[in-house]
Amino acid sequence: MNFKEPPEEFQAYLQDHRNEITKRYEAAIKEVYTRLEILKADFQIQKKRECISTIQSRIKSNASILEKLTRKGLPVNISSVYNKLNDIAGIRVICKFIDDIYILAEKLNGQDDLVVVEIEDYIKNPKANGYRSYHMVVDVPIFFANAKEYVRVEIQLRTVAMDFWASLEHDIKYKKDSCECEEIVDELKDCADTIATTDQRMMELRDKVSKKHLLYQQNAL
Ligand code: 0O2
Repeated sequence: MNFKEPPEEFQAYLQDHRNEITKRYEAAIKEVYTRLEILKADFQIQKKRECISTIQSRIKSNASILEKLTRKGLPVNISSVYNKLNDIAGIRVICKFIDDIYILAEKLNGQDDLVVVEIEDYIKNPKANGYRSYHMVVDVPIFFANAKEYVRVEIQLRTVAMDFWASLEHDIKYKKDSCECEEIVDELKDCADTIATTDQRMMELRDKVSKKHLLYQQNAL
């Protein structure tokens, strides 16, 4: 099939393959989720605090898959879905502090059976609209009944504050009339920058508190 054929046919094609798609990407999400839970538990023991606030996941809907394949001019077939789209399986990791994101990313990067395909650091290089997050695309090995296959997952790591901005910006973006207005775009960018400064300050505050706590403990001895 190619993308010039009528969308109804494409929808039917993807619907026919939905169980297969879901099975494949659910397995990959479970695998990455478990790795993140293990890292979270280890971090808790070592640093005596939580690095991950929440983990969310989703498998892209058929409608979104179709929209993306069409937008990218890709043929609508299972090979395109598996090999050309990076975000059929998406995991969002909401961290407490900015440095937690980099620690987790480094730990994932160090897992030798996990193939890092792409990294987009929108924290060091925010998007023009102010969007910040750390994106990793990884191929994770999955042992299915008949074969071992690498399945692609997009991992988005961001702080609670970055997530707050991104989810509200996402909602506002869908109210298209307001979003086209330059003033709104500027205000959203301004909010993103304020949030980034606050994220930085919260991290400094955390370090200040733990230094004071350490000093207190030493003096108490
Ligand atoms: P959803 O519903 O979250 O899955 P492309 O995906 O082809 O557009 P690319 O380079 O793969 O391009 O994607 P990019 O821009 O690196 O990251 C895509 C995902 O990051 C988006 O997925 C969003 O989740 C998030 N994202 C990127 N930019 C923004 C932004 O400006 N605002 C918000 N709120 N989120 C953003 P989807 O598929 O758009 O949506």
